[in-house]
Formats: sequence, structure tokens, C-alpha cells
Amino acid sequence: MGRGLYWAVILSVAAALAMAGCGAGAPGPAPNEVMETAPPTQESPLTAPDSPVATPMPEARTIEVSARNFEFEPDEFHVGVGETVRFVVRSVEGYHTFTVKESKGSTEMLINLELFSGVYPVEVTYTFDSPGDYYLYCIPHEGLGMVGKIEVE
Ligand SMILES: [Cu+2]
Repeated sequence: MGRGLYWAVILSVAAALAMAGCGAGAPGPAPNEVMETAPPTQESPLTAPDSPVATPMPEARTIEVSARNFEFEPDEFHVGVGETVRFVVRSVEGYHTFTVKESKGSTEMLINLELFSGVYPVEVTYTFDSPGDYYLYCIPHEGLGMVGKIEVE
């Protein structure tokens, strides 16, 4: 090790020790104060603003549904476009699901409730924004014809 390099090492070690030792009192660079000014993204669909149109508040209509081996009762529903519906579903027999897709071929489940026999009703509130014949089915019993239809128009 040459003499110049030796001193360079000594000095850099000393500098590192000095910096480590300067502790909390050192002013240092001021941390950037990040102001969280992002507006809240909460939506409150239940508190619609006053509207000049004389429509009542969109209160969810309750529809009770029973599931048994192997059918829904009822199995056809009629809903207005934009209507909010509260499904209260109960299995009176067996294990079922109350599963809704926009169409039979759709892969996205809009609603998927699991229903256990004797367990209290399960409920979901859903707003049907688009018209169409929505497909209701029970996942384990679709092949047995445990299907239904939600007409949104
Ligand atoms: Cu079923």
C-alpha cells in the first residue's frame, strides 16, 4: 500500500466516523414535507344530491329468494334499469349459491352469495345499470337446471 493511498483510507474512515458521530443535532437537509392533499375518494351513492327531477330517493327494493334442491323460488325477476335491489336469500335445503352474471357467457360474477341450509338469510344490494337478461345460477347445481333470470329493462 503506497503512502498516498494509506492516507486516503485514513481520511475517508475519519470522515465517515465524523459524519456518523454528528448525531441528531446536525441540521442536515430538511426532509421534504409531503402534503397529502389528495381529495377523498369516498362515494356516497345513498345520499344523492337534490335533483330537479321529482324522483324519490333510490331506496333498495327488497326481494326475498329461497333456494332449495334444485331451484330458486322465485326464479324470474324484473328490475328497472338503474334500480337498486336488495336480494335477501335463504337456503331452505342444501348448499347453494346465488350467483349472477350479466349473461350466461360472461366470466365476471356480479353477485355470488354462498347459502348454507338453515343459516340466516344472506343479502346483497346491487344496482342494475344496464338493461339485459342477467343470468342467475347456482354454481354446484347449474347442470341440474338450478338457474334463473333477472330481466333488467
Ligand atoms: Cu344449488
